[in-house]
Amino acid sequence: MPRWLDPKTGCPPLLLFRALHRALPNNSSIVDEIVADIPQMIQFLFESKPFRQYRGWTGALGTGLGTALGVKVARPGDTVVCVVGDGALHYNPVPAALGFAQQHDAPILIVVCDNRGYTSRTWNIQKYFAEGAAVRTGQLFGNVIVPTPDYAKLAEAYGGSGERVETVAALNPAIERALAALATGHSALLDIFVTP
Ligand SMILES: Cc1ncc(C[n+]2csc(CCOP(=O)(O)OP(=O)(O)O)c2C)c(N)n1
Repeated sequence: MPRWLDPKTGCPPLLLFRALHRALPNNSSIVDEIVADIPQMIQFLFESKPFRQYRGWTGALGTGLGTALGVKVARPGDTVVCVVGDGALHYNPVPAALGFAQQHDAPILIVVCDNRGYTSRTWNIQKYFAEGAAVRTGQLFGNVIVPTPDYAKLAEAYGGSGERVETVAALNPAIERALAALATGHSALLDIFVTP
């Protein structure tokens, strides 16, 4: 099995959110468009620092990046972070958003919670159709994003920096590099493999 397909590859979400909590400055605004990892985000990303929190989606996926850019334009002094699922990312106008950030000097940090699929959908199928063919055969069509795209390249195409993180050890240095990119006016995308 390729590494990226192995659900055990990646960081436990709580460690991602704890690392972000520690690294981000107090004047951070967090826009999220995630699903399965919400409980860990609430508990660990917002542990004690006075971050602003915006929900980036309203039921229909695809609005997280636009919301984050709106926050950045309104609060240019804030470090604006968009925490987005790899599934949700596919619903966003990624080129337009990154192009806007570049053109209008509105750099944001995009943190992709990359569990290589639509995990919350899988949970629903397992819960509501436990006896069904999908669960029986393990063929969860449409719920797995394979092969995993190299999302980091998206940021690079628009003058930003991008990095994939597959291990807990790589987490902190990658976040520091992303924040350094932001400080020089460039957007950054961290494609973080998280365990489901
Ligand atoms: C426009 C739209 N289409 C489909 C859905 C159904 N939907 C809800 S969550 C989800 C999967 C999101 O995947 P991801 O962002 O990776 O989060 P995960 O489930 O892995 O936590 C989908 C497809 C939706 N909410 N909005």
